[in-house]
Amino acid sequence: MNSRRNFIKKTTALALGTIAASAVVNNTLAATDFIERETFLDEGLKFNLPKLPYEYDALEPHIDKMTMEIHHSKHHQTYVDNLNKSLATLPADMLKNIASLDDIFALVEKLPPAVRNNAGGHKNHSMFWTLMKPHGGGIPTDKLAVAINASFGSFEEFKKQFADAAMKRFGSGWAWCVVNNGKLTIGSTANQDNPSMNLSTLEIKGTPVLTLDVWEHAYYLKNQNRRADYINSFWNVVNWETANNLFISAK
Ligand code: MN3
Repeated sequence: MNSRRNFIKKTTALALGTIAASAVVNNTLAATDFIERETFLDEGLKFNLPKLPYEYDALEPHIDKMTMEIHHSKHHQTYVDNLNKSLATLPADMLKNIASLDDIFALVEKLPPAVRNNAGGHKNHSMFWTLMKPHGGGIPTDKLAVAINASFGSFEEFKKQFADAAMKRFGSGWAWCVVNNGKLTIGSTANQDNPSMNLSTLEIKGTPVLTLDVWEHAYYLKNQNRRADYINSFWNVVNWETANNLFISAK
């Protein structure tokens, strides 16, 4: 177990170094940038809050500074803290099978709801930050653009269906575009569920390519109850390079 953990720790550190270097060179985010930031301490597995890949005010005027700051430094931090707390309560024979968020997602039906909710919260937000960027938006490019046209007929139709999924999610949840064998589909999940969780109850399954947080905490300070305005703002900050990288790496 110790050697396995040490191996993973070293691998994670190596990946972090590579990502930091490439991010500086490219000034763009690869699909693998929304890393889990897991570390292994003597007392067990710990996750850490990833640094936001831009300043809190960088998405202004579309997404405001205060929303970004509270969303990242308070909401996301709380999911990370509560994930670590909930993992610490697991019995050793369960914990020995967990070395990553992917392991948690695979075993999620056997784990307590607190692990499911907070692991989802950590993964979903980590991904969401890298799917936005200052001066983002525009239109998808490269292989993702081809797949969007093949799956939906046009980018306009894709946007319409994604916005519809985001609007119709009752209460708190996430809108998603996922890929399965090259085919894109759109839907939503409740709470912090992720379409790559091994859960029989999910309404959409697959590898995420694009997501939008539609919890009220994501937009209430600026948009109050107007979720449609927030969805419109999102199109101005989408990081299509990250979405394309997620699509390519999922195949
Ligand atoms: Mn959120």
